[in-house]
Amino acid sequence: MPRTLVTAALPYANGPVHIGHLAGAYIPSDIYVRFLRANGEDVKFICGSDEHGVPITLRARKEGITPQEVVDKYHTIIKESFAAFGISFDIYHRTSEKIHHETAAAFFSTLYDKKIFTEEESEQYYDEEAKMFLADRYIVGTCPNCGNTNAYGDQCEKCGKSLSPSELINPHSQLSGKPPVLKKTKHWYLPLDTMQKDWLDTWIRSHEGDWKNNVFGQCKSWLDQGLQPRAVTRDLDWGVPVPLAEATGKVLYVWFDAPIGYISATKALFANTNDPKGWEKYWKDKDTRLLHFIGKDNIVFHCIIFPAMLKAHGEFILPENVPANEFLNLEGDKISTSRNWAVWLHEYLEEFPGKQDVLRYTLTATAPETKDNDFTWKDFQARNNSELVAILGNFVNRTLVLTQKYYGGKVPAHHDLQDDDKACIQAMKSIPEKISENILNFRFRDALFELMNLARIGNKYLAENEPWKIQATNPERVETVLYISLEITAYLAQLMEPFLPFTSATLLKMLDLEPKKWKDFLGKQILRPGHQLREPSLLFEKIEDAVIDVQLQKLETSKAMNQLSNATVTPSKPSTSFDDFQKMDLRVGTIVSAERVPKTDKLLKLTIDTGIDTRTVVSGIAADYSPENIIGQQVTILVNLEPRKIKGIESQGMILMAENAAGELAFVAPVKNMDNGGTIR
Ligand code: B3M
Ligand code: ZN
Repeated sequence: MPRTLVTAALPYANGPVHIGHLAGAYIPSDIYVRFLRANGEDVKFICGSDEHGVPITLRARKEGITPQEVVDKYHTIIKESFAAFGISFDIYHRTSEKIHHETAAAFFSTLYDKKIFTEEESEQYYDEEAKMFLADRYIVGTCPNCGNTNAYGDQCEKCGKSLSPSELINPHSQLSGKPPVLKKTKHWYLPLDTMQKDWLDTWIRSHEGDWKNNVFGQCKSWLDQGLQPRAVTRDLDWGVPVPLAEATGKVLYVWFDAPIGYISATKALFANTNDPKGWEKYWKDKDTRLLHFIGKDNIVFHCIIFPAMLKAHGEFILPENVPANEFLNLEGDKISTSRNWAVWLHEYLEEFPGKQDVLRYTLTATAPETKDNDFTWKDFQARNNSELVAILGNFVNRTLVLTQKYYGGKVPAHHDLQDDDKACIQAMKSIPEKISENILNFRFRDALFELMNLARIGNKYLAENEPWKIQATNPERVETVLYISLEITAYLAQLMEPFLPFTSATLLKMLDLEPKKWKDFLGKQILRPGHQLREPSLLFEKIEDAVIDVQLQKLETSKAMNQLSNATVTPSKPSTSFDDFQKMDLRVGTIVSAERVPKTDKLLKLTIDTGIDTRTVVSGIAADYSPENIIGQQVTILVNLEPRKIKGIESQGMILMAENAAGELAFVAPVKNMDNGGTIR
């Protein structure tokens, strides 16, 4: 029997999960796994919280609690959200567990003993006051691209540019506020460059056409650029300690330990059974298919780095496929935790109790399978009202209500079948095959569409035969029509389980049926004449505009709060004349040298190439910029300002600075490099 191990990305336990998570990795993987189970396959579904990494330590600092408290809090919230949405993991583990620390450390040791790693000393930023090396996220400064004074050492969240700490202007530590210094440190590297040449390139490229285009495309672009060695250790105190005597104070890089979390979770699943080694066949037997469900930001780690680790280790299989989704946006805007632009699962559960399947349905129908997609509340409402209620719910309800009314809920027997009955049965029987084919190829939207087609077939059949009109004149015909409609209903109840598990359970109960393996009912009759059904109730209810408006209002509030926190402008000055404005000679210049003005905190003495000449300007920017970081910076300079003496230095002009409410300064410069001397008007 085919054996499959399905993993879903381990979410960081530094915040609750939202619809983007659900749509990206967890719903598709859950549908896939439920489908395999329904087909009697041997499958295990693995997930857990990713509890290491800098985002967690930063969150702890922000909330004034320990990293362990952060992960305890969010692990619980996340785990409960997943369970409430019916995400049917066999285990939801956590990387702070002992078994994970042991597994990850042993994995590192194996690679170390096999001399896989290269060792390198490099200079890293260090906070002398906090006595700590600084992860990129701990360093903030001004973005060289957009001037955002709160850019991180790895990325500017304002303009989205990827950065390295050395690119930041005026970098300072988030811990002490002091500029970081460079200090030597040793780390262990996975030599992806040699691995690419040896086998990785060939292995990945062999998956062209078989991995999704969005996934293969990203991998190819990494390969085409040429892979670089990757450090797998970090100078941090939160994480799995590096198991080497010479590595005190160092931990495994979170992206080294987290995917090993899949292995330790599988171990944990079997740990307290009578088959504690049962996990091994899922990771070591080459007949096992390993599948990683993730979002697109995790592609490189699952398609390149983790396989490289697994192969280097030597005992493990490699993933067969990595069906990554693109991103889900919300109302046309990127989902963002910091801007509270999200639909949080724990909030949805409170506001839409019992409606998990409506969200599962909408997120599957609009899944970002091939490109980024948008979730809107209006679409959510429309999917519910015009698809779940009007198509699926309506068909099932009409069928069950008529059966109650005419036969007291007993399944009737059918009589001779007409051509249209046969055509309807034929159409019904073609659906499971289409659903399977789509699911196995990770096309969950299409699979769901086929499921709904079965309800559409049923509705059309009822509308064409109108049993409610002919019951008085032709009760025999009605028995046949309702028999077939009930059979479609039973098919729907069984087939919908991977997508809509809660609705499936409700409907099976109304039909007084057990969930069945697909092979046990496909091509067969599910309902026997005379079988007694239970009282029906509505599967879905209409969602009114008012309910949707509340959600839209919530988002409006988020938007307003963000604008408020960004808006810190001072009132405008009285108006001035155009002529007065024209008197100012503003030019593009470039700072060619800079030094501190002795015995001052704020002042820098700048030499500026104005295109017209080279001149000295004294500027009060030393709190925001250190001299060595601003050489080459373009500025706007007022060249016809009367010279004045500042601390004994003649300042020949003034450079323009933008200032925010916090008093932080940023250069005002043309957005592209301009020749010095260019005018500003
Ligand atoms: N925690 C990143 C993320 O949540 C990371 C995934 C780990 S999967 C091994 O997007
Ligand atoms: Zn920026």
